[in-house]
Amino acid sequence: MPKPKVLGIVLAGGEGKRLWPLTADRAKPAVPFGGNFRLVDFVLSNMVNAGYFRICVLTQYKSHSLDRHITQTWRMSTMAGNYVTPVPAQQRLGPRWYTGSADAILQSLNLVYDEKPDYLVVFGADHVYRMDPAQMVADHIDSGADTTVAGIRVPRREATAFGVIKTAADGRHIAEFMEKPADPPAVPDDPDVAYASMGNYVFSTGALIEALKIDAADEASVHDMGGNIIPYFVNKGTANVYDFARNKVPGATDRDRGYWRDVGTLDAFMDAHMDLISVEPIFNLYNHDWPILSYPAPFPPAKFVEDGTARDSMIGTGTIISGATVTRSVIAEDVHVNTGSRVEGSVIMPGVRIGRNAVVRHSILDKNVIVPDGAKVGVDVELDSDLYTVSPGGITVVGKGVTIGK
Ligand code: ADQ
Repeated sequence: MPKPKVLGIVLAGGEGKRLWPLTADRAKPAVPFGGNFRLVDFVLSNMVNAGYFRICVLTQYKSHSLDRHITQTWRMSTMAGNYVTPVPAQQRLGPRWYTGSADAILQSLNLVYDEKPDYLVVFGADHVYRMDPAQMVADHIDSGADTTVAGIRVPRREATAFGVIKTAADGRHIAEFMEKPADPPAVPDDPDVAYASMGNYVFSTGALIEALKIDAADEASVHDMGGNIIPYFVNKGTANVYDFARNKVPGATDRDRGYWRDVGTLDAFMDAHMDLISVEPIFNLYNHDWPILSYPAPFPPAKFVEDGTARDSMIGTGTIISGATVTRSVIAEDVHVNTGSRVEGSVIMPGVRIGRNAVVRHSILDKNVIVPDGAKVGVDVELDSDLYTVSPGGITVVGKGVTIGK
């Protein structure tokens, strides 16, 4: 059978309010994650590892750093017509921004008309996971559905933040779809588990174009993929689910197979970082058979001097730990931690400077934060800054470029 023609569309226009202040100056998919990645690198790596080399990333909210990251890091060889391109909102259908994720695709249909794909792989940009989308496309083609939604079992109490799926007796056909229900229904075999949509969809191209046009004419619609388009196909009886548990990614360990995290809140963002650093990581960034790709920072290797140590941690290139102690932390590239300082259970982003005898505990420090000598962060000390918050789980978060104490 000839290889199906697939266009990847990444929805990357969301604001990510719950990650503030990390999203004060950038779109959520551009938020740095895991030392030297940005969130969007996970979905793009999944598509590229699957052999999908034509990808449009639809952006809108504060898109500059996302746009720069994609154009610099995801430059494809154009030899075979390959591209990963950021597509800003262009007001092609009149003087308005995108009203929702379905409107983002409707306003970008020119890309689909140019490419003429058989299938559209429409994925969100906000998750940390490995997945081979080609296996989902094969399942979609095999079933003959108009749309296939990736589904995953999650704790029922968390499912209020997701689209929730009820399947028909065959386990494949979606009988009911509820977007963010207040009281999510449980799966038949476990009262504490719900079957959630991962916000990743495969569409037969013609069927999606028709659905988007019908949705555009519906004045009651908010033009949202999960809220309107998927329910449309469910009502039509042509939506199937693809169980993420069936996805087999090369090189996955028993421990990290099936890992998927929505890092939509500061506490989830911190937890997902802690999943990276155990001896046998819950999410393994060292799987070279399905690499998470990004830009290699142009720095020398990390350096430890003057008895500086790091334990149960990941340390980025160009970082210098001088006479300081780092434990259970993810430290990005080009960070300096100086004599007598302690960093514990924290996520430190590129360019941060931590002076002498400082303490940083249970904190997330965004890029270029300056922690002066003797300062304490995350230790019962309030900061006077517009770019500062403490999460419900007690994580102190300091926004980009803040000098502590100023
Ligand atoms: P949410 O993540 O809450 O739920 P949404 O805010 O629409 O839905 O974000 C989905 C994706 O679309 C994100 O990657 C976001 O960046 C992007 N996006 C949002 N608005 C956009 C716009 N105007 N233009 C372009 N891109 C936009 C969704 C589904 C749920 C599912 C969860 C899984 O609606 O059914 O369970 O994802 O996390």
